Amino acid sequence: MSDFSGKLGLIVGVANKRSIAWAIAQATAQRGARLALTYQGRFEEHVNELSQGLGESPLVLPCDVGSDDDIAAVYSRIEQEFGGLDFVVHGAAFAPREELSVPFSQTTRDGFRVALDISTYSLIALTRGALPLMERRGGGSIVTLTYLGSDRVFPNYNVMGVAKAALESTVRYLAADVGPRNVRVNAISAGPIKTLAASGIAGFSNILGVYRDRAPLRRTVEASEVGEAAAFLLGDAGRAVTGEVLMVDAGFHAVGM
Ligand code: NAD
Ligand code: IMJ
Repeated sequence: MSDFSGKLGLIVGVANKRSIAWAIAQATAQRGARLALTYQGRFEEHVNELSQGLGESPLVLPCDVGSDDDIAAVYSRIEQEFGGLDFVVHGAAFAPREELSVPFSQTTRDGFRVALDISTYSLIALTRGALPLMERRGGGSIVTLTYLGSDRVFPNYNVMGVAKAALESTVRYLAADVGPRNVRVNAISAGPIKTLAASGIAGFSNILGVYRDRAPLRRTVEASEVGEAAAFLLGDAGRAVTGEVLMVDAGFHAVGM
């Protein structure tokens, strides 16, 4: 597995110890990466506490990915403190809760706008901001997180499915745009994991059960397994991979029934 010593990374989307972004932070920090972590306002205490547990203590900064000013401030601090950047992890997603329980045809204009802004557009904004810092390092690697609900209908995933479809397309358009600068852009499509983003979702335990019954590996996936797959895409081992959606779902996507 790739060595990350001397590598500089930005991780967006840690809320608590169950966050997939936290598993990626651990996987890359354990391999020697120096990290900046950003948190959404209400998670400041949690993320500060967690960050003490990483080997080298990371730069911890607030960032609402819906704010261009916040994103600019993050990159300006990273430029001051790190002087460059090798990788970015985008692990932020949000739709107003109501949108994840109503019939899909009830999706509101505002719910659609918010879901696509926070969950999809933010990858474009974060990639643009990272480019000058990555160019100084001779290239870089960006990974976002998606779900099979982009392609297939899952109960209640609703407008998030539409946002993830747009996110996966965004990965391909960004990969084509920034590839000539040796910057790679990929997504990991993770199987369902009981994180904060899954809490309070009606029928989530049932979905986990369906994966255990039907996935080729007859189990669900752990956040740490997504962390290791991300380390592959972020590190030198993945240097020829871009524009890809890597399925890390115990094979669930492959079966018809
Ligand atoms: P999580 O709740 O731990 O992470 C979601 C993160 O999004 C949180 O840290 C939250 O603060 C952040 N976020 C939301 N709105 C934001 C904003 N305006 N600005 C900045 N940050 C914001 O849950 P998770 O499951 O680790 O989710 C991480 C990613 O993984 C998401 O993109 C999610 O769609 C994806 N994913 C999750 C699963 C799953 O089953 N848990 C499966 C596949 C993909
Ligand atoms: C979320 C809702 C419905 C079905 C779901 C999920 N399935 C899975 C998830 C089957 C796996 C988790 N997931 C992949 C997500 O991307 C979740 C995103 C999300 C979750 C919330 C909950 C709290 C809230 N808004 C949210 N916005 C996005 O208020």
